[in-house]
Amino acid sequence: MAGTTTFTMIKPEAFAAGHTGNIIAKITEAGFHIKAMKITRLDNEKAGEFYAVHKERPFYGELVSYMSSGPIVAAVLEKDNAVADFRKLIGATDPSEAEEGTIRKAFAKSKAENAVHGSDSDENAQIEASFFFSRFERY
Ligand code: FUP
Repeated sequence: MAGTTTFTMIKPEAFAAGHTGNIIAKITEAGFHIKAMKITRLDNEKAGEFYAVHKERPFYGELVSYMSSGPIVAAVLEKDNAVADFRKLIGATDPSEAEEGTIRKAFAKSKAENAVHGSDSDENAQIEASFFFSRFERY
């Protein structure tokens, strides 16, 4: 059975552009409940650790420096079928390929600066949520 938890980040360019409130509205309107949320900032080392699965990819260096370039909003979300439904809501990695109505279509600037993160599996959702939040910070 699909899990009920996913993890998201509002990425530096979307936070800096003031899209946080509108992105959160889209998330809650789609039926997700916010279980944990904070404004924080990744340093280079933490961003590298978070994206370690992409270490061998050509865009890794840029991704790490971008994700540590400014504040982000990290959040744990709950809904039935959370991972798949949230990835549908955010749309394709590249906003030029994202469907109308998705968060990335509305707010992402490019494939690299694509407004939001969404976990790609139930297992990673738990790992990523725990990366940012202790169990005492999840309600
Ligand atoms: P997604 O699951 O849609 O966030 O996309 P991926 O896990 O494939 O990629 C993680 C992040 O790496 C993306 F959000 C943006 C960045 N990326 C690039 O900068 N260039 C690429 O070609 C692919 C991904």
